[in-house]
Amino acid sequence: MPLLKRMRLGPETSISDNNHQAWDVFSAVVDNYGDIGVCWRLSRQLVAEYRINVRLWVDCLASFQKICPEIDPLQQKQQCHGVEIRQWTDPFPSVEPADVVVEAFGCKLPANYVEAMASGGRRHIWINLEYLSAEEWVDSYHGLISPHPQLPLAKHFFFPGFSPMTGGLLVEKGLADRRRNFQACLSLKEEFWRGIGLPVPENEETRVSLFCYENKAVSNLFSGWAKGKPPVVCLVPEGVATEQIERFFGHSSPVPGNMFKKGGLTVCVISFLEQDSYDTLLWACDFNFVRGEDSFVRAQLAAQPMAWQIYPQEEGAHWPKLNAFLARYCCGLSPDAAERLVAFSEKWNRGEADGADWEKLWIHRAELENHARDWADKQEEKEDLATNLVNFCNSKLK
Ligand code: TRH
Repeated sequence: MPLLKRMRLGPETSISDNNHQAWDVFSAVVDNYGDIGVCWRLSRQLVAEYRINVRLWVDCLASFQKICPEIDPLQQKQQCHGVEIRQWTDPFPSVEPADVVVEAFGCKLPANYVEAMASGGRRHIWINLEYLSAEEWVDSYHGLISPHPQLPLAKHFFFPGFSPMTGGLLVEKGLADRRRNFQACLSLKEEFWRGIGLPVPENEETRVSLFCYENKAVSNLFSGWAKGKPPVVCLVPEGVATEQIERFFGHSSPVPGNMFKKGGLTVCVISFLEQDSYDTLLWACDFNFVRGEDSFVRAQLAAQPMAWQIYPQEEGAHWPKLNAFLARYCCGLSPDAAERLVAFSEKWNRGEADGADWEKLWIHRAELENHARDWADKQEEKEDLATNLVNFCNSKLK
């Protein structure tokens, strides 16, 4: 962590303060979809709720297109949902830096852009948007400032998180109402399933979505679900758990639309969905396996039971993060349900969970469902990340 100074967050400001404010959001795709997933969600929210002029710089438009099919990977500059999307090229073009500059997940701003920030004679707020963690140390690092070693600039560290001392979670206005409305309405659910080419769930079936990293436990779960009751329908986005599907069903190169059946288990391979439709999928399933950062948050806001596969880090740095989340999430669950969820989560992340672990967890289905609803309600009551970020930047720009 670079040199940081403690600072106080600023007072609230009204929406009109942000009219015509310009923000640059920088996102490097790295290896997956989480970084662009978060930046895209944040950018859309800044435009829709704060009328901010957002330029989103992305280094890999092809990956972006996976979660937003409207993106044309060949266009250097395009508009989408009110956001100006720019290809982040090297060398980086000479542009006027925005009022607020968001460097997401340590993606390292282009050197000429940083120099332009320092030499333009006007104030820029430079935000380093960090990864989400439920760990307690985040409270004291959120909002700290790190001066640039040579230039008259400083970065502000902005941490998403679960406590009120952090930047919060990305939760758009009206999300909870849309989700509740959907979950209470049979015809909306039927329309959704038909829209993605899947049958409407049968009464006794458990419908599960599976978005994970390489995980040996998938085969064990498939075996357990195939032998067990009630029937499980498992929806797997293309490219996920491919080897296990191939081995378990003896079918090479599964593609969207394929449906495989063994005993009580049906696996449906589905296309990658546009980000909002993926949210709806999480709302519609009985249980969601999610990963990384953004699907993990969206599964919580879907108010359904879930299991998280955390992004594995070197030297096991991810284990305290997983435990910190489970400690927060399990508060309020009965000791037995909490124990089962922790055991299942740990084994799932070690690639060791199996059908028996699933059964022991799913015995608590009703309690897990109530708890997931309470948890989502609590997250939605808090101030959301975009609002906290806008207020923070406005207090600095004054
Ligand atoms: O893709 P991820 O594994 O991303 C990860 C994490 O962010 C991790 O912290 C980071 O270090 C690493 O990337 C580089 O998982 P995540 O975070 O859930 O992001 C997936 C995004 O894809 C999310 O925005 C949801 C979206 N998505 C869709 O839009 N449609 C889909 O069908 C699916 C399965 C996902």
